[in-house]
Amino acid sequence: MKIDILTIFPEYFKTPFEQSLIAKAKEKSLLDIDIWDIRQFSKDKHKTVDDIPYGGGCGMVMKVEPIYDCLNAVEAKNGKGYKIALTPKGKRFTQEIAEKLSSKEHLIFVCGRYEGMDERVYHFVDDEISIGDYVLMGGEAAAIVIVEAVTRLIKGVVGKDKSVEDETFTKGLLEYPQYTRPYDFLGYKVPDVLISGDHKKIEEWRRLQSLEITKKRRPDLLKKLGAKDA
Ligand code: JAH
Repeated sequence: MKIDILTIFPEYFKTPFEQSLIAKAKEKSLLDIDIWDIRQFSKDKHKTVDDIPYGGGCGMVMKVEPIYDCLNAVEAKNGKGYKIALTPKGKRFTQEIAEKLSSKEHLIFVCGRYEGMDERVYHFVDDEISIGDYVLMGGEAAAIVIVEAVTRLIKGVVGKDKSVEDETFTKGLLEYPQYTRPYDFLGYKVPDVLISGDHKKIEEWRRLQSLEITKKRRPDLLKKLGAKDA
């Protein structure tokens, strides 16, 4: 997968993408990430990327031209991609959206800062996504979240195919409790069923645990699951 990220803070992405699986995916050529500095596409001598809002008000707005010119340079170099702007007004990011995006060949993320981007930027992207109902200082952290959620779904990025399939949210439920050694930690013991060797009983126990924690913490997920079955 090819990923391009447009930002006025290119340094923000240096260390996150040098970590663990993303770095390994790059080494294995499963993933190629380019970071683009929007400021380099500003045409005035001060390399301005923001300006005051029409109609007045406090704060600054990101200009449309440097973003438009940067997008053109990205697609001239790397070809057409699926262009996503990160904004609190976008559609809510979910595992389902991560799965859809993981089937794309080329993703392009546009990260805004300041009070937001000139509305006309949205004419030049394919999608607007929000990772949750809170305001960040810019779209960069949201882009990293999405890159991480999407790239781990690419075949070969995460070691065992199983561990991607068998988990929280893919089945629409929260995950059952997991344990590893020691058997007894400060008196907190591993549930006996897990050392029984009875795989059918273990599977039943896990299913029940998943249902119970979901009912307790995320009843909204159970409602969604019910709606899908109907
Ligand atoms: C904040 C530009 N849903 C996460 C999210 C994404 C983007 C932004 N905030 C939150 C943001 C300021 C300027 C984008």
